[in-house]
Amino acid sequence: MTHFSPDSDWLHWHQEPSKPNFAPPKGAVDAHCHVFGPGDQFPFAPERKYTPCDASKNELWTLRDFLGFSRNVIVQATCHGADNRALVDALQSSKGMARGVATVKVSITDDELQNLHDAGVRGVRFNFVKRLVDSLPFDDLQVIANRIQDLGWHIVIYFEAAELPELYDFFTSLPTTIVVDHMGRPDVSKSVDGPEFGLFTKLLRENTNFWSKVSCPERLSLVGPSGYKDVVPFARRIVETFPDRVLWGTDWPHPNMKSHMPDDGHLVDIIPQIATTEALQQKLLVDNPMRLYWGE
Ligand code: 0GY
Repeated sequence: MTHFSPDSDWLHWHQEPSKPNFAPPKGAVDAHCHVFGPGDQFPFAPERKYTPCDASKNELWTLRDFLGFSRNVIVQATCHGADNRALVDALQSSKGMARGVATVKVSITDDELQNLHDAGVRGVRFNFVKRLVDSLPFDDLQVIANRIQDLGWHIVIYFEAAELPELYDFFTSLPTTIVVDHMGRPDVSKSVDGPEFGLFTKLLRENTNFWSKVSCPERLSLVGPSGYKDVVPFARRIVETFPDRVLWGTDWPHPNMKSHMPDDGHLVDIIPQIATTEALQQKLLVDNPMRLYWGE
């Protein structure tokens, strides 16, 4: 058994989040969160770019209930590489209340893909954020995209806004539903009406197979946790323009946050600012994730 110590500058997830004032609609889904380890049971990958503290499935279920959510979509974090055992273990003990997004290599067999499907995996994630990967996964993504189509899975992509111009043609050539993490990480010091975010809204407008997570104000904000006010207009624009193709998630346990650790209750309280009507909240938190991950 290997014991892992978190990186010396690793920030532990918030252990006493506040109770949100906003009550999510019945059946709400936290559609972007992770489990880390526990490392003693599910070792972190040798090729990882960071070593986190543990964040177990049971701690995730406790947070889900506390925040007033019903379900989770657990996204494989890069610290576990393509070893999906911690993810699968969480899905299998979720009583059907969690779905997953895995990381796979091209060497994966059809039987292994089917086993992931049976456990509740409905997508694969490819990371184009350069600090998190050794090389950009163009070739692997192309091959896997063709193989997962029959399973009805989608692809989750993570990239930074400055990289979108050079990635645009590749992404739009892909055959499946594509979900973009954290609105493609816009630089929120720029205008919501400017060319950089304009390219992201064009991506969604002209390609109806693209969805966006409107998550992670804590990662994108320059003004910080007093309300993440600089991120709100970006998220609100996406929710109001593409109400049927948006998802929301806590991003618990918030890997690689260096400036501060967000209070998950405060993150929930931002939802009514970005989805300003009950109809939009119902789509964002229930109807959209249930359609994509539970086929309902
Ligand atoms: C996120 C953000 C990050 C990391 C990961 O899988 C990961 O390691 O997702 C990040 O460092 O920006 O989406 O949770």
